[in-house]
Amino acid sequence: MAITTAKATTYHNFIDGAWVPSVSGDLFENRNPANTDDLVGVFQKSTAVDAQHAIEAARAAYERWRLVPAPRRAELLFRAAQLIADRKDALAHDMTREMGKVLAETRGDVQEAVDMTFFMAGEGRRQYGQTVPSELRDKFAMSIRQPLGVSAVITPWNFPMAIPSWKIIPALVCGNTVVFKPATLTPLSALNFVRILEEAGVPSGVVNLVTGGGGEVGNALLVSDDVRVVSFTGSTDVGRTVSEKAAPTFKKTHLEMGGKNVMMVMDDANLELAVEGCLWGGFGTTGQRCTAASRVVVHEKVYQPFLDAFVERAKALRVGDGLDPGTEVGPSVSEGQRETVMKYVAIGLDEGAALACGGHALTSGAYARGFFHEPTIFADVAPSMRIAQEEIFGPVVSVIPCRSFEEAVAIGNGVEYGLSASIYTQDVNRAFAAMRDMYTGIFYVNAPTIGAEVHLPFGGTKSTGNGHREAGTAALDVFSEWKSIYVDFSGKLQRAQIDAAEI
Ligand code: UN1
Repeated sequence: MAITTAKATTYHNFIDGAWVPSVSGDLFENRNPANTDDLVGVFQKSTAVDAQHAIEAARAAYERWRLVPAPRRAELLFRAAQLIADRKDALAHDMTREMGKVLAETRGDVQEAVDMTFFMAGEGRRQYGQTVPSELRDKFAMSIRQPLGVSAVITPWNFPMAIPSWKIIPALVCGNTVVFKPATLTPLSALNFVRILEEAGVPSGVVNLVTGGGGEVGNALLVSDDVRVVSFTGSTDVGRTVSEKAAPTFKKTHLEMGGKNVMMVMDDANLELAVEGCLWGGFGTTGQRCTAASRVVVHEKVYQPFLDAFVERAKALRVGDGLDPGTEVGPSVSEGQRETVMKYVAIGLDEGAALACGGHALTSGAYARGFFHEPTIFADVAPSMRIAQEEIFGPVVSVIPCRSFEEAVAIGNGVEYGLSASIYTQDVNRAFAAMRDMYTGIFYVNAPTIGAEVHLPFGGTKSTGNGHREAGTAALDVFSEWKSIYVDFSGKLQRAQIDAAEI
């Protein structure tokens, strides 16, 4: 497509405290997925050279930033949190325009960034280590958290400000510097976030923003020796590449990837509550959450009434432009994402699942210029079908019948992912058993699989994550490493690990 920059603002990279164009001279467009006539902005299509400049700036700034006392670093972050809160409406508006999810959700996204920033800034006065007794007299033993150095932050488009905040704020409070590569579909929210950090007084070089593709910019960050930690959220396929590319330089690698989350509706569930939960869990954010409830396993005794009510509610969902306050479900983020949805609808039909509602792209009238798709429910899905196994990242929910609690747990665990799961039941024993037995990083009782709060660890098992967690104080473990310190004040050589030490 020819680039028309006439009316749109051209945005720059942020490197070493200056807003600069890419050395490539190339640009890319950011268009509104609800209406592609609306050009949101034009951004730098950066190269490995731009990434290298950002790494160098971050490396130089690290030598100063790591020595700024953590409570002082935190002061800047508290200021940033307040600025984000003050501008919530405008930030949410920009986000809906570039990403499509409804305003209530983009406001929630911005609020998550506020919450995370306030929460993490508080860690400027904690970042607790340990003090322990020494084996020897006249000696102290303790451990402290140390920053790692330059952090690469590579983020997805579905939570354009929340997820960057989950990574950048803990990186900064721990004393690291950052090179930030946001998804090419949502560069404006990333830029808005960085502008606020700049305004809050974060010094030059401490946070750098480089927009552009993963092949160029992302790759340069991953192979650089100077980058010591990378935090990535995105698809499992890309996560595998990130992991492989980061391995030769022994970076710490935090990966947060796909999901195929399950809601288990038992025969004693409050069905009305379960239907509401599945609706919000399945179709919220147009199903484009890694925590989305894309599988619903329902006990056979309540299967039909549940399905009927769920389908009725899904059919009534108002699909449209997220900027319209009446809209409940926005568009897919891109044509490619909608094509994936359509591909999986075809796969589901092919596999013999029963299409209970939806199943079509919405392409006429007010929908003509966007990437809209009907909320879609497949019923009578077998657990082994691809629509019940693979992440779709769109408004498609698979409903799977089961005969018992045990079967529900087995089906729930029977996927390659392990992010979030939930059970609807009135039986406290089942709730606790499921809480223990679901092999996921997050678990809900009588609530949908979405809605994690910033002060608890977030992440998953198996192909969802690689053992680290972000959010909560768990994020400190990604962005710091331990140093053990021994202080001998005896004035003589006390020999450790010698048997029969003097008592
Ligand atoms: C994601 O889907 O990528 O728990 C993150 C939730 C949100 C974050 C989701 N707080 O659904």
